[in-house]
Amino acid sequence: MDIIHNATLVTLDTDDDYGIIADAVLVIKGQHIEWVGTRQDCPFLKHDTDSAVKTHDAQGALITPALIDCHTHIVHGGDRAIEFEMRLNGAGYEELARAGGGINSTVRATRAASLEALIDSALVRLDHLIAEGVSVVEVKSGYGLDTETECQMLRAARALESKRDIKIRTTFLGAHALPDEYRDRPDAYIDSVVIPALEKAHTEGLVDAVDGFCEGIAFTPAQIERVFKKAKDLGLPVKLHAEQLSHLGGTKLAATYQAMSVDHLEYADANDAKAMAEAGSVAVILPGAYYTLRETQQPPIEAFRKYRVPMAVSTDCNPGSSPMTSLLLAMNMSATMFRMTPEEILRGVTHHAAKALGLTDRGRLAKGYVADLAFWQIQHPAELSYRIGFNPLIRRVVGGKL
Ligand code: DI6
Ligand code: FE
Repeated sequence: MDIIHNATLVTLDTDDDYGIIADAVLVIKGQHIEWVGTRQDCPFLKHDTDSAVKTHDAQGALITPALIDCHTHIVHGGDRAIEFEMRLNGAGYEELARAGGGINSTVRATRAASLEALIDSALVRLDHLIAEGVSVVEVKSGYGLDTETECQMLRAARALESKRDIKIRTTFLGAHALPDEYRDRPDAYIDSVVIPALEKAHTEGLVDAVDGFCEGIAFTPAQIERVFKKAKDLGLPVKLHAEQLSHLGGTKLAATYQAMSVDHLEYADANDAKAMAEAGSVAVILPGAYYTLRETQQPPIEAFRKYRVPMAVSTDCNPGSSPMTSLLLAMNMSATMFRMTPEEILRGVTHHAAKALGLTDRGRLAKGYVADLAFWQIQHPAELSYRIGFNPLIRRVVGGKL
């Protein structure tokens, strides 16, 4: 048993406040939190002469649940810095995509990379997230767009767990873009690649969830629905990139399939929010893509509040629309650009991010939850969203390992 004392805890253990406990003690047994409360109420501290009990002085740190990045494309080959420059010289994101650049240029680089190269380049990005107290990262496929490379990306994602103290959740995103070899034949691509690749990846145990990109430059709701039907047959939960650049109705479709999350959502409306609330879907807010694409249409935060749709915040780390490896920066952007409150945002990178991944035992400091903790050198949790480009992490604890 481990006893952490001399800390301020931000437990997030109810839905409507930070749950701050000053002069607090947190007790860990194995991988889980055993007890949380004030020093005064702690029944364990008196046993601290027992050699099976170790006490740790947090030296006044503020402790939150470790952060969770619930939407990333962290495994991929190459980068798109040149396209970034082209966009600044006037080219549009969708225009580049239609001209064979965009996602397809990353597909070429990803197909050309070895498994080791995919792992090594992802580790560089992952280490930035880890340095900010992240303990769980979702990783999507979607830059292979053929069966072998989609599986390879997911193998690389799984391998990250053996290289670092991190929990990885994998998401199959075969319906991310149309590869060059299927130009103008999206239905054939869904039938001949996406569905067989999903079956193979699932058979190999590589898939925790299924995602798609429902957009003018990607797939229609009808095409996405065929992928969702397959996911349902395989017993896999779904999520969707929807209403990012236009309103195509992907959110409603995702809600029909009880999606764990619907992500981006800039062009979603109040009816979409209502459908998500009824389906229990999390709204994943991705300020890095909004910022990078100089979007001006804001996600309907007020409607999400009104219908009590849980909101998560994530980096969307990807080489095109969000080359971002800082969840703390995504937190700051969500506050300043979308007027989310620091409390909503902290819940959005902990408890609601866990929910977006179907994890019910993370993102809160409460008995029975996995002891994934972040220690910060700050006085108040609002500081995590307030500062720009500043990382106050002192220590990260994953699975109770101190
Ligand atoms: N939406 C995004 O923002 C990323 N994927 C997606 O479906 C962009 C991916 C890229 O541009 O490489
Ligand atoms: Fe994405």
